[in-house]
Amino acid sequence: VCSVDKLSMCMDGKHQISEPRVEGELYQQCSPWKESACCTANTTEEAHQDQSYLYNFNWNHCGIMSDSCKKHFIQDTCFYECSPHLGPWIQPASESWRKERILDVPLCVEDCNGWFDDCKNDYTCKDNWHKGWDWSTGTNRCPEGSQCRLWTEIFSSAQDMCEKIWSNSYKFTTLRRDSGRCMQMWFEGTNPNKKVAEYYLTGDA
Ligand code: FOL
Repeated sequence: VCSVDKLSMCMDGKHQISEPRVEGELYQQCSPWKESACCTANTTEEAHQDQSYLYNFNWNHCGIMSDSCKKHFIQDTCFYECSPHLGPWIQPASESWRKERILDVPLCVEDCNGWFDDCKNDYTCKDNWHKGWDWSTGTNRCPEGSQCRLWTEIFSSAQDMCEKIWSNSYKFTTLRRDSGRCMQMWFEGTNPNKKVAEYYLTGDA
């Protein structure tokens, strides 16, 4: 039987396992998910590599990405690969590399603003990082006709970045981390996102 437990489930993506499970040894920034995770230890180690096999994605496509910016992309990868509480936002996907995606996950304002702030001095050539790269070398390079520009010339605001970069995986909110109504990329201890998913599933968590 398929899982109908929307509160704790895994999306049918490229690397997620079929059901959440306890994972004693998740790597560094992904370790908060160890009590219940959709990722394997291997996936979390790869999530910390510059040129990981996960998607062959190159963060350094417009010069070396700063460490302060990169830590948010690592955290986003942990969230995307490991989160067991994305059920309310899982949708069928039309890409070749995954059957399901997340759409409009309400991201806490601090997590989005902090990400944008820490990437402000970095460079990129595209606002949507899912589509339209030149993959002829095996990794993504800026496509013909695009130009590396300062982050803030590509993304007009934190909202613009959080929503566009992964094709509306995230929805920008003004909800704070303590509201219990938005999802956190960053957390310590018990996963606060379970209650948030419960709220969006039942409306009165
Ligand atoms: N993080 C979040 N929050 N949401 C996501 O959806 C997400 N997705 C990735 C990583 N972190 C995420 C995966 N990233 C390609 C590019 C990026 C990528 C996965 C795959 C890629 O192959 N793009 C091709 C198009 C492939 C197709 O659509 O079939 C391209 O044209 O560049």
